Order: sequence, then structure tokens, then C-alpha cells
Amino acid sequence: MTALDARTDPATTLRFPEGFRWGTATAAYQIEGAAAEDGRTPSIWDTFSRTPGKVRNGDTGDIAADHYHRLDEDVALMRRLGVTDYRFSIAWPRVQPTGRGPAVRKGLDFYRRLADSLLEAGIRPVATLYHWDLPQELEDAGGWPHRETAHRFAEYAGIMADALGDRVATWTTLNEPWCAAFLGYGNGVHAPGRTDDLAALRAAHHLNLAHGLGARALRGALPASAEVSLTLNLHAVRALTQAPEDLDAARRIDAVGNRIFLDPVFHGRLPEDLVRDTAPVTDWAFVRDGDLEAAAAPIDSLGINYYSPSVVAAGSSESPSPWAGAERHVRFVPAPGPRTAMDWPVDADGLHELLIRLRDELPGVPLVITENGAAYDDYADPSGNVKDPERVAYLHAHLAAVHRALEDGADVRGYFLWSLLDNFEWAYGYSKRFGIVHVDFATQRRTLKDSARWYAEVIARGGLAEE
Ligand code: IFM
Repeated sequence: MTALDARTDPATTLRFPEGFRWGTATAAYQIEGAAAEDGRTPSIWDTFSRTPGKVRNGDTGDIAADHYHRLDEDVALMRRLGVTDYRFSIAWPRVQPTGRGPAVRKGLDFYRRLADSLLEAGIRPVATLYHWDLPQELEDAGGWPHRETAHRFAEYAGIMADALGDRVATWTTLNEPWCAAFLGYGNGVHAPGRTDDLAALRAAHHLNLAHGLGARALRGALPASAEVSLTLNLHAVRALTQAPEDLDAARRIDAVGNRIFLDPVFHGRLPEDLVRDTAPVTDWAFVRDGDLEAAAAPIDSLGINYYSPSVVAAGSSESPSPWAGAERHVRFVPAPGPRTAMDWPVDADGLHELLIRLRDELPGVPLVITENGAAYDDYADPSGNVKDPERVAYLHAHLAAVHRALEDGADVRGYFLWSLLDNFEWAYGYSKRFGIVHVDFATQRRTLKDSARWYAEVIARGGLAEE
């Protein structure tokens, strides 16, 4: 009998292993609000969201879901759902406002309170150090394209490990460094909004370095039992056809979308084809001796955020682009079939493909789905219910894909649903709702959507029932 057969509830057709972690995920800037309270200073997202035309409707994270003041209510919601783990991020400018020097006690206290309240509710806190809210002062000093930022990050990691290491056992250095580098510095749709391919590639390298130095700082301050990881939004990229030009388009996106992080972090090297492809932009002389070894600091698991796959063919795409020049050789082909409110294709097979690839390429590395979910145009009906059958279908299909990958031998340890709450969806502001809990942003009233009740049942039975 495998671990997958271990449970006995007859209504459950797809059982997950005993000990599988069932979580929800959020990020600080998207939910906390309290942007100028208790010593917090602006991050690049405060600045960006205040820049006219950058975020839909001029929305900002000033108030967001007001989680900073509603922590107890939100933890109580999670307790009701029965989640085993909660993945949150720490706002760097809340705890170390200038990105250097000593920490602010009130900022640390907020996260201590959050961790304590989770532990009291029997929920394991999973902390991410960087989910895109760089202190503005560090951007003013050069941001991620500037090497020093990686060293600042390592100092911040050490501070947080000292402050929370007695309560938080699972740590993630960075969330989706691809977005931070290429959306932030490449096509500029995210903060800080720069459009410079060289800056994007430098940022990617310094994020890898920050991850490695941060992991080392965490290990230096945490008990040996602590888990250290990194979360990547790996691109499930497919070639439109098996023609060599289309395969080459997929290779280019894989290099600058995936292997730019996977190779340094797991193998201590840069992909040769990436270096070749990006020769018109840089000779990578900013990579110093020892950097790649530092980036490859051992980690305990890899977090994967998955939403949808990309299909590519030979051709070209628009500029400015987040692909550091690959856009001159690659056309993105719209996939047929259903789409979410983000206009992202719904395709759970892409998640299975990704997990199987990682099973084969990174044997021995435990995998955790640190984000998966979907935005739909939800609303509370007159009787106060929020019916979101498309989200339930999306989640069911993706969890079934995870289960299939488990059966196929992928070592997947947990699943974190994105997201607990409706929130500030970056450049889309509040126009996109990813939560399984509806937030009325005028009143901050929280209402469980049908998907939240469905997820609670999945957790309670340890798997999926027949659709
Ligand atoms: O909301 C984001 C999150 O911050 C990072 N991953 C993707 C989510 C949906 O766009």
C-alpha cells in the first residue's frame, strides 16, 4: 500500500498522502494595508501604485484587505477552513524601513503576533521574506540590478530569522524572482517599472545571489530542523509544433524563464544557451567569482507557483518585453479553451507536466505547490452567498493533476491555494479576485465563497471526492 492509499473514507476517490500540507497563501502588500503605520516606509510598490497609469483605477495597497488590523479574524477564518499551513510574506519596509540597519520593533511584533496566533490555531506559519516589496530606499540606491541589494537582503534574512526563528520553522527566501526581475525591470508592468533588458538580467542574477546569501544567513540563525526554500513561477512552456524553429522558441523561453534560476540555484552554473541568447544585451561580466556557488546554497524544498502554461512558436512578440531579447524570436500562441478572469488559459495538464519534469531533473528535491488558484468575477448575491463554480472546477482539476503527479512519483509535499483573500492584484489593482474568501473592500467584510467550503471539505477528507 502506498501513502496515497492510506486513508479510508470511501467518498474520497483521490487520496493525498498522510501528512500532506494543505495551505492558503497571501502576500504582505496585497493584503496588509497600514502602509504608513508603525514605522513602515514606502516600498517600490507604494511608489509605483502612486504613479499615474501604472495600476488599474489608481488603486494602491494603502488599505488593501486591512489584514494588519484584522489578523485575528483572518486566522480564525483559516482555522474554520482547517488549513494545516499558512504562507504569508513579510513586508521588508515594515521591519527594516530603509533596507539597512536595525529592525523596527513594532514591525517585528506584528509578525510575531501573526505567528503566535497561527500556532495557537494549530496552523504552521510559512514565511516568505521577499514578495516584491523592496524598500524604496534600496531601489533609489540601484535596486536589484545593483549587487549590494543582495547583501542587504542577506542582512534582512538574518534579522528575521533571529526575530521569528523560535516560531517559524519554514522559510522561503524569494517569491517568483522572475516577476521581480523581468516584470519589474524588463517590461515595467510591475514596480519599479523600468524597461531595460540589461537591468532585468542583472536583477535576475542578484536575486539568485540574494537567495543563496539569504539561505546561508537563515541557516546561520535558525535551528537545524528549520526548512529553507525558494519559490519559482516556472513557465510550463510548450512548442506549438515539433518543427525545429518552434522547439527553439520554447528553448529560449525555458532558458530565460526557468533555467536562469534553476541552473544557478541547483547546479551553481548559468545555462550556456542563455548566455549565448543574451549576448546582444550583456557578457554577464557582473557575475563575480563565487556568486554561482553562493546561489547554490542547499535548500530543503522547491516551491512552485503554477497558473497556466504558455504555447510558443517561432516569430516575434511585442516590446518592451519581459524576455530579454527572446521576444524577437518567439511568438506566444493563444491556447484554446476556457480562461480565467485574468484571461489565462485553464490547463491543469501543464501543472502535471511541470511536476514530472522536476521529478526527473531534480531528483531528491521535495516539491511544494506554493501557489495555485484562479481569478473570477465573483460577487455576493442578495442572500450573501458567493457562488464560484468555475474556481471550484479549476481547483479540482489542478489538485487532480497534483495527485496524478504523486502517483507518477513526483515528491509533492503540499499545496497552498492562492489566495485566502481577495486582494490587491498588482497592476490590476482590486479588479481581479483570487480569494476563496470574498472581501468587500468598502466594509472589509469577509464572506466565505463556495470554493472555501469546498476546500475545507477537501482538507477534512484528505483528498478529492468524485466531481
Ligand atoms: O497575486 C499573484 C501573487 O502575488 C504572485 N503569484 C501570482 C499571483 C496571481 O497573479
